[in-house]
Amino acid sequence: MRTLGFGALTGVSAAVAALGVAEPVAAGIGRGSSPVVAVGLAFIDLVPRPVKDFGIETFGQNDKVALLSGVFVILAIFAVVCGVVSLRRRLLGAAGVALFGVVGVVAAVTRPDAGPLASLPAVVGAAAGVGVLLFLAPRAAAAASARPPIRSSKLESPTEPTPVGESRLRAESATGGADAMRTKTPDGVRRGTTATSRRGFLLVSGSVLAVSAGLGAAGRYLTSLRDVTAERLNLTLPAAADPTPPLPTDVDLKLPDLTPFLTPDKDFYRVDTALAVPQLSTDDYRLKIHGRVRNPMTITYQDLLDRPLVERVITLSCVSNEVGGTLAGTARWLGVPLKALLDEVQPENGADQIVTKSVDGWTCGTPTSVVRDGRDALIVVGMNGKPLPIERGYPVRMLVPGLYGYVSATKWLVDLELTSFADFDPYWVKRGWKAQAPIKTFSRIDTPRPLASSKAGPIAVAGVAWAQHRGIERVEVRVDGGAWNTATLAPVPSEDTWRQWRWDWDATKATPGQHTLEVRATDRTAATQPERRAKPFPDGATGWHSVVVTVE
Ligand SMILES: Nc1nc2c(c(=O)[nH]1)N[C@H]1C(S)=C(S)[C@@H](COP(=O)(O)O)O[C@H]1N2
Ligand SMILES: [Mo]
Repeated sequence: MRTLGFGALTGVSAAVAALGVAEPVAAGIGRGSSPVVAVGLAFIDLVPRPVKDFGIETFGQNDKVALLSGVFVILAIFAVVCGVVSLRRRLLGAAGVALFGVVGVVAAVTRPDAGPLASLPAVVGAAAGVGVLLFLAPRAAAAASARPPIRSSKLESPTEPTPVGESRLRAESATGGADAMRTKTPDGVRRGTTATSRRGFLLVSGSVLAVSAGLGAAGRYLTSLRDVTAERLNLTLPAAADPTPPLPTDVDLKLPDLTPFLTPDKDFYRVDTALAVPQLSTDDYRLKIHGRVRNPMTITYQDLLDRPLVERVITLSCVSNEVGGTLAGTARWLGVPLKALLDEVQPENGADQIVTKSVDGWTCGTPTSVVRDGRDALIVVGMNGKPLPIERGYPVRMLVPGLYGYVSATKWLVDLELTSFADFDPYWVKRGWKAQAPIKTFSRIDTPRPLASSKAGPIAVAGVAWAQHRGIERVEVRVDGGAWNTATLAPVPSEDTWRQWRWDWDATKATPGQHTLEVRATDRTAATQPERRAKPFPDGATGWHSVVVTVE
């Protein structure tokens, strides 16, 4: 049991030293080369889709916290094992720590945005970890094997830790001979009594832990200095040359529980593979537009702001949204029309896919024809009157009304390449999702809430529906599989946003008990949402949303 405790402390000290030392090195190199983050990111990329879906479903917006906690728990268990092993087989324990360093190196150098020095934090960290382990292991072994003092006299001075009399003899014979206190063992470490060797060990490992934690904190602090929060707050965007017309009155039907037309920033869903939000400064920002084009170009952030900006209200939604789900939001987006940029670079015929890349290496493929068909495809710099929030892609992202986010909405955008669908599969397409993914028509009941109960009488049924860029033509509601009733639609600024709807159910004569409400929408191409339920994979969920309510 004692062996376990000292071994565990040895291993954990080595691991904390490795991580702590790696952080300042990572801060110096930048680009989020922290091994913990790199391992977490590699994990996100490697886990099979069902596990990833489970993570997102179970932990929701906390999926990243859960992931990092998982990395730490695995690391801690591994560290304890290495430490315990090292008490008997020192080199084996050290090899374990080194192996962990190898995992960190592999994760760091295989990041798509890895710089030439990406492996350095993990290498330096692992070296520190191995050093600490080799230093602590013999001391831990000595502390673990030392005998507890057996007090033979109640009068013994508390400052005299050496056992006396008969018990001293026992202690000596147990540690291999006379005068063990002053004799070096083959380890080169003095084997003493419990009190001295334990105290010494705890002191050394405690110092290692404290220094490592300090280094780690300093490293994280240095990393945070790269943070672009202040830069963003000091930025003022030019006014739109082509602003959004004022929203129609009554876009918001203003019913309790009904999703507001414009999504408050804090309620906007967030989906991305970034563990640490990329900190991309406007100072050195470049957007490279290249590939199969006649006139490749590279533009700065200021170049973008110098162009005529348009502002549009657009609803963005995620392919992972389930029937009844809330992975969608509506905002005012300010940006440069992408079509104008493409007209300048002149894509070649056959360059049917635009591959965009974010600074952290995530890739996205968008049909060239969709971007050029006249819709408001934007290179976005602002959201709701302010510079893009950092987690929404500051300073520049893309947005194409009518396409799911994974095929259109690249955040932290730095590279735009004209290629073909035949030649390149982007991030999610490599993982089985469809290369082409127009948004499917969707409708949702927001009120009444599932399993709500109401008094018999008039009950307002309301929600949102969307079919971006096709537009919502009709929403219908039915009760208990009866006849469909046409809902009233709120006005919308364009076909690129969701639309609120309302239907007043006269439940005055409804039988007390449970009733099922169902909704379906029809888009402006006259296509009605199919009833058949399908999961989001591989190109978006289908099926009618239903809610069960009780009439009292
Ligand atoms: N760089 C980057 N951009 C990205 C993603 C990502 O993982 N990385 N995810 C996409 C997906 S799947 C969606 S649905 C939208 C979500 O945008 P939001 O987080 O601003 O709501 O961003 C898209 N842009
Ligand atoms: Mo998404």
